Amino acid sequence: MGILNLTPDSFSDGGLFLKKDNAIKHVTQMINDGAQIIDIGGESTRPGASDVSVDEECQRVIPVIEAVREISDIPISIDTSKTDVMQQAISSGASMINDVNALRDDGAVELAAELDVPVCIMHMQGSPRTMQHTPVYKDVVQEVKAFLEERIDACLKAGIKRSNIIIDPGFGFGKTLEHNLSLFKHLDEFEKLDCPLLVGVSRKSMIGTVLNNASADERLNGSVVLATLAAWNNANILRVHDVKETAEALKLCQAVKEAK
Ligand code: 8Y4
Repeated sequence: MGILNLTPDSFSDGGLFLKKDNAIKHVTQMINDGAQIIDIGGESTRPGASDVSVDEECQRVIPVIEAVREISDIPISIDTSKTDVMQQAISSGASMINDVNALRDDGAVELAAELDVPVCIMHMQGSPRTMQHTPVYKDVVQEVKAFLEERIDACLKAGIKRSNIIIDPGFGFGKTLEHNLSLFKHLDEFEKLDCPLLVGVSRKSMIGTVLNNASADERLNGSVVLATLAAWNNANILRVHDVKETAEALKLCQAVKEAK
């Protein structure tokens, strides 16, 4: 899953893809590099980020979803927590919902059931504004697992098909470095939930911190290493900025997995 960030304040690709033209060039590159899904988001989930209105978010993402649809039939995932944005994005050609808030907005589970599209439900402690204010867990793996189990239940009760549910432990969302590393080490625990697993660690601060405070543009090797480890531990979808490098790592990972 290649990331297309349409927020003006993203510190990783800071406003570079604001214009539709640049966005399409970036998407074309990611497709050529081996992306199988494009994740499009217009709502910043950076720690401390301010809220964006439905209209503002739609103005950022809808024209780009339509433009991608004109050049390719690659699955588009809409990265949003807002029910109204999900609705408009799917009508405009997106085919999957990626919600860091795990479909807890009013009407979101019902809408996802009605739309009958794959949904990624992610764990987050707190909200994007407050999540990095001293996150606390007794047992991070068990608590994240319990949260995802509860959200899977809520999805099933609303009529979402089990085969449409993807789970994600939510690296960096209300977690310290120690929490992130523990979750990563125990990725196999999430297999018990019997849903495909999505992992998003690309260029995140957990990599920067381990690598002596490397900046976002110094996190490529670290990102590919963690992507490889995640794939080796049976993650099904990797949300990444660096598609070409990650696709190469995955080819090698797969070749070794398939060896006798
Ligand atoms: C550098 C680059 C530093 C990026 C931080 C970041 C996930 C996600 C995000 C994730 C799923 C991000 C939308 C945060 N992370 N969706 N979204 N899983 N499903 N930060 O881990 O990339 S945005």
